[in-house]
Amino acid sequence: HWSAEEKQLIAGVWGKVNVEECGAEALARLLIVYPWTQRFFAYFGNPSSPTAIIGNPKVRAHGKKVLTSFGEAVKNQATHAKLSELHCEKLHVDPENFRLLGDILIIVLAAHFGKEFTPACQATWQKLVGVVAHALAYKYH
Ligand code: ZNH
Repeated sequence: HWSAEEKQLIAGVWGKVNVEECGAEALARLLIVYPWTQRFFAYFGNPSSPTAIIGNPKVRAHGKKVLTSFGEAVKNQATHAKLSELHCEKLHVDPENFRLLGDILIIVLAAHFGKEFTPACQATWQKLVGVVAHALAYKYH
């Protein structure tokens, strides 16, 4: 369901993404912009200032883990099923949060790539984060 052009737009951006930087930034932004998401991560410590969230090594480490897994999930559907089970049955994460994180990731990419992140590129990435969010929500139905 991906055209050659879409594949190119995804690979072109993904190949240049610094997973550690962008993963950390995306998760930190999620926690700051949608503060209720902090309740899933008690081990990050008490809700604190945006600067403290951005600098928190636990936030950075988990952000990297999530974005790395996002990259793998793009290629491997089986990862989705396992992850969906984990988030639904063990973590009880409302799937709406997958959409929020997807939108945040788009914003992070736009900030990092600037003009290079063209409208066509954004459209393809929006489709991609939607597919991943949908797959992660699979076990909820
Ligand atoms: Zn998640 C975990 C992925 C989203 C919450 N995650 C996790 C992990 C992974 C992931 C890989 C690890 C696992 C193991 O270790 O086994 N996620 C992911 C992805 C996504 C996500 C790919 C999208 C894209 N999450 C999410 C959200 C949320 C979450 C949105 C909320 C808000 N996760 C979570 C939690 C956890 C996880 C809570 C657990 C943590 C710890 O460490 O404990």
